[in-house]
Amino acid sequence: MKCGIVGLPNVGKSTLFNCLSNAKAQSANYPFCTIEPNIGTVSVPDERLFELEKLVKPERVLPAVVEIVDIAGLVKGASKGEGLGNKFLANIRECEAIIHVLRCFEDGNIVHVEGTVDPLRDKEIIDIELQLKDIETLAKAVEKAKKFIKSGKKDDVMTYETLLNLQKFVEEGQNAREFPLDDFSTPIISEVHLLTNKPVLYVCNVDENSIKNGNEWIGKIEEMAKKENAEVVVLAAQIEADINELDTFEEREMFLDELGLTEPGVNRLIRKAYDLLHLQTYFTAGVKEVRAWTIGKGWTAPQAAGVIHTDFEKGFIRAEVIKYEDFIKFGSEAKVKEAGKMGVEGKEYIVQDGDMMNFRFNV
Ligand SMILES: Nc1nc2c(ncn2[C@@H]2O[C@H](COP(=O)(O)OP(=O)(O)O)[C@@H](O)[C@H]2O)c(=O)[nH]1
Ligand SMILES: [Mg+2]
Repeated sequence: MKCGIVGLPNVGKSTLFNCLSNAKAQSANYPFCTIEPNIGTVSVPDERLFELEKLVKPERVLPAVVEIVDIAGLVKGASKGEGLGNKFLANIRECEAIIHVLRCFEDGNIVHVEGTVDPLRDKEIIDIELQLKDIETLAKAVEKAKKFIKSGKKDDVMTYETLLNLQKFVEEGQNAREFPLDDFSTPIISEVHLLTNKPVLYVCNVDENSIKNGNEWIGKIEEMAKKENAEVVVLAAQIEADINELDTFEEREMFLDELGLTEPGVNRLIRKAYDLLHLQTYFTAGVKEVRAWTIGKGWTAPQAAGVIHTDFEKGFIRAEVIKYEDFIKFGSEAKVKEAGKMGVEGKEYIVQDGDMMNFRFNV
């Protein structure tokens, strides 16, 4: 599950990526490891892990992680191969969600490829490049679907018509993610793997002053995002990067405090990205390790067990489930059991965020 950071050049993508990579500076529990220069896994900040750690006192704590990719070099003409455009568009295709960084800061020393700061225009430029690529993809899909309509089968005709309507929709300058869906069209559209069908999160990269006092662009971007049903995170990547450079936790806290922040903006961003990917967490807790496991929303207990080991899924018998709140309230597994609050669940159980799971299985 990967999230790609996109945006025009010089909007702060790499600065943001480096902030994420420096999350390790904030806590040893939140390590970052660089897989390739532009890919990293970042831990998902989760207060609940600290609470569990206090009660269980395990040897180690392992948080959930998401993979983040810094996708450089999207410029006007990318869909036509401009500026290595094809390579970068291919990178986006491999991501399940998009973090779209918008430059909302003025700085005469940092060149803006379009000459002026205007994040709404910038957003359009990126959207258009992605849409142009999708139109290409759709043209091929439509062509292919057309061959099947000769069969006269209702489903084949409907598939063709759906793709054609979608193509028209994107050609009108809209993103595929906004196309009205029904039970029939949903799987067809997800199969074409369109760039503009991926969920998106907008980041307003602002300067220090705007963190405290707002900025003319933020409201406009929020309005735009609302229409798209997308989320917005406001942060100051450069300052967060500077704060990361400070040596002690106390100094970093002090500077965040001065900005009126209780935590770095990137923490909020990571949690939202996790949500955007439709991910959630369940916990396992033992003296050896307290661990957050990542699963999709709506997954069943056996599917969730399979994340630990495929044998757990194949040989699944049942799951013992403790609600996180109950564990905190009663303080230990034994006490939760005594209070009759431990659930025993079967194969159909849909795992909830924060469930503490113990799987029974045989192989
Ligand atoms: N003033 C200011 N400069 C920033 C901010 N974010 C990034 N920069 C600077 O803008 C330049 C381009 O940033 P970079 O992260 O490399 O942009 P990218 O091309 O989108 O990856 C660098 O010199 C950064 O230091 C910001 O919030 N305020
Ligand atoms: Mg960069």
